[in-house]
Amino acid sequence: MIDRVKDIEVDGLSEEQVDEFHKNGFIVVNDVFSMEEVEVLRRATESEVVMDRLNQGGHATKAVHLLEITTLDPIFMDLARDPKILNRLVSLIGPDIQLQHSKLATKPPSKGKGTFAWHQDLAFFPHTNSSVLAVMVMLDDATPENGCMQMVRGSHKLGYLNHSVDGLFTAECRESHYWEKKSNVAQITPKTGGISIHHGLTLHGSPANLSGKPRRGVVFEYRTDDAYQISDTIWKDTGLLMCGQRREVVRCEPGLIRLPKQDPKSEFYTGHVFGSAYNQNGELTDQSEYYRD
Ligand SMILES: O=C(O)CCC(=O)C(=O)O
Repeated sequence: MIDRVKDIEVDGLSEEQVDEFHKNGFIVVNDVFSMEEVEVLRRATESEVVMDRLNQGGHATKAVHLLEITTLDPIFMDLARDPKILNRLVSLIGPDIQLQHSKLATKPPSKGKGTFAWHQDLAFFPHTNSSVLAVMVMLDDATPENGCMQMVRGSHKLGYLNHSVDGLFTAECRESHYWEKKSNVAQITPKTGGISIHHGLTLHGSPANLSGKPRRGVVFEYRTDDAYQISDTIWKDTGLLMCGQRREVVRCEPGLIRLPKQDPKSEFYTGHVFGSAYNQNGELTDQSEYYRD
């Protein structure tokens, strides 16, 4: 059992914050990390290994999500396990928490670039239950000008929304009426060192960066130990226990989940039509005509 959460005295969320999260599907908490802590993290994002990977991704002109960031520098693993994050999550999803994925999310300094389409995180990697949360730790202030995330209030209660066209997953939600109603949409603007926490079914996206300066955030997706991934990729850090215990049980919420079926012709195709987690199919079945027609 890993009881990091009790190691250091750090408060969880207040009752009001928990209520706000359950009502809206997101919450912003400022002043979680000090400027000194942020400076250390910023330096880590500028290391040779990280910069090489960002350059490969073309971060100067487009949004790059550098996955498995915890494996590139231990400081990011320490951040994922930081009680200042975990204690707050325990208030929302209980004590047994795994990491689902980690990434550095950068927006380019080129004006007008870096749009991130509206989506629900869980549409990419469905789980047997929706106790899945994302935390973004801001290394720069998030503002409407630099393309902060926008979220549809209460959308975590809508279930899984459609992200497919002609049966193929498109990596963006197709139900624009939800965000076209502007009064439903909140701008998520944590300051540097602050965090946002959003539910895995909260509908969100982010517009282009108009500030001419980079916008950096470290994102961790967490899940309860009993949420079992049904589809998409298993990353190197997927399933690491962050705090609490492995209970060896799976909890299922009722309902149907559409599997995000990848187009084998897409540049993002990873070799399995339904991703490596779902991969109930052997290699030959994945290559069969059924999935190729
Ligand atoms: O970087 C952003 O602004 C968007 C990030 C996001 O939507 C995500 O990680 O799911």
